[in-house]
Amino acid sequence: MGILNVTPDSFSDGGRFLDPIAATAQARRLIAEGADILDVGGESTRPGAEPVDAEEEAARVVPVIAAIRAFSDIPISVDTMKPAVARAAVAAGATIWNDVTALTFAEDSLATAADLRRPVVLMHMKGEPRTMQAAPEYDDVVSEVTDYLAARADAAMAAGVERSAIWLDPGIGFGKTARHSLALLANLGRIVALGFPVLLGASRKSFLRALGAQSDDARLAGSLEAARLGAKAGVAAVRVHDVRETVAALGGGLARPARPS
Ligand code: HH2
Repeated sequence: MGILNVTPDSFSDGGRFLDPIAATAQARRLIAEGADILDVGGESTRPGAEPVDAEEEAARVVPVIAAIRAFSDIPISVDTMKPAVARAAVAAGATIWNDVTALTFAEDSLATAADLRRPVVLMHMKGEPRTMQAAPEYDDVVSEVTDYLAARADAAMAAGVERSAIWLDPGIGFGKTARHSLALLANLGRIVALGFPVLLGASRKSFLRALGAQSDDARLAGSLEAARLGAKAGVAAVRVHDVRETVAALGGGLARPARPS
């Protein structure tokens, strides 16, 4: 899954693809490099990021999704916590709803996911983006994240989302210290064992810096190692900035049958 942030403030590529023409060119590049899914986001969720309203967020992502759809049938996920943005994105051609709040952000999140009838990624986050990295604490991060994801999958199914449409994501860096993120990376098999496709997003995240990866090269090496760990544990997709390098590191990508339609 190649990342396309149409935002002024994302932590690693903020501001570069705000213009739809630049965003579309980047989409073409990610596809050429081997991406199987594009994840288009219009609101940064980096620690400390300020929220944007639904209108502004939709105005960023909809033209880009429509432009990609005009030349490619690649699956497109929309990275949003807002049901209204998910709806607008799906109308423009998005095929997956990637929700970092696991359908908890709005009262109509669950009902909207059921109504859209598209795959939905349920991600674990402790707290909310503005404050989540203040001092996250867990007794047992792996059990808490796994139990939370199982509960959110149950809630989604109870609301009418098909079991086959549910993806899970441990939310690396979302209300987690480097130690928490590492514990999750080392125990991804526990989440995979829940029986849903798992998405892993570790690319260029700050826990890598906390581990000593200060330079861009070192952060890339750490990102690739995390993708390899994910592949070994059986995740279905990895959300990455560096598609070409990741495809190479995974020896051509992840196993085909695990990919979403
Ligand atoms: N990470 C980010 C954003 N969305 N979605 C899922 N499912 N999993 C993730 O790990 C994840 C995500 C944060 O990374 P990035 O898009 O690079 O930065 P920003 O949040 O600043 O847009």
